[in-house]
Amino acid sequence: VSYSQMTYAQRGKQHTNPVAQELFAIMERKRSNLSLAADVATKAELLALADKVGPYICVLKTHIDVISDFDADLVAQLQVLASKHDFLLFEDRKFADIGNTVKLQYGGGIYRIADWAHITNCHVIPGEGIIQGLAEVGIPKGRGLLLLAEMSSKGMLATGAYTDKNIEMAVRNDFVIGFIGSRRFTEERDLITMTPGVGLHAAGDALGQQYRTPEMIVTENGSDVIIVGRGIYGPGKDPVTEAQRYRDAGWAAYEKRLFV
Ligand code: 5IU
Repeated sequence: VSYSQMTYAQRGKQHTNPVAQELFAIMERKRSNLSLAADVATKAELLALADKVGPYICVLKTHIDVISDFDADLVAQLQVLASKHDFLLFEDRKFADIGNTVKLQYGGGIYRIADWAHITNCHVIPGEGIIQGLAEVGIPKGRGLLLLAEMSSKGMLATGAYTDKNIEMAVRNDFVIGFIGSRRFTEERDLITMTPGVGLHAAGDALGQQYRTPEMIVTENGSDVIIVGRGIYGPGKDPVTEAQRYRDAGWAAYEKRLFV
């Protein structure tokens, strides 16, 4: 039986990676496969949004380097919110350098991403050493990595043989828990797909973003987590109302996939 036909609860029980186990358990408890992409510019905005939308999401996705007044207290407060509302933290860092450099970027610097982000991601453009470098820092801390097998933007270059290489590397590296991409990529082991570029209404933005619906992504393509940003907090939107709407749409799309 395909992983796409199994419940998140079943998949969590048989998974070997601690972050994947926890993610599936949260998804089942909260009946949510929604991740909020919180691209806001200040600490206060990020914390307020995470506190409001927290009850409806399984993962909070951050770009920590866009926060103009970042400090260590922001991370402490995000961790408090993550336990209060039961979600994981995913720093969408998109590492892309050689193994030795990404070790420094992941574990150190101002952001110390490995100390708080349960999940981060990388491009495999430098070769497999990037995964090994990140794993040296992340495995001892019980973290998980997603590979950027595809992107959502118009004209993106992660296709064909490049996407296939991502899949091969993911299968043979235990630190990798899945992909950013638009579909289920392999049945060789239970690798989770998270998909950005999800919207119920808009077709895209002026800078190349393209949106597809939860039904296309989860029911038809077999992806596991929908990542939604401006559809939830964009101009004129009420984040709580929209988060509930996307959580319900994502969960309905998942149930439809299970009970076909
Ligand atoms: N994001 C994408 N597409 C990708 C990858 C990441 O949109 O292929 I990899 C990020 C960018 C932003 C969020 O943080 O996901 C999508 O936000 P909107 O839903 O506001 O477009």
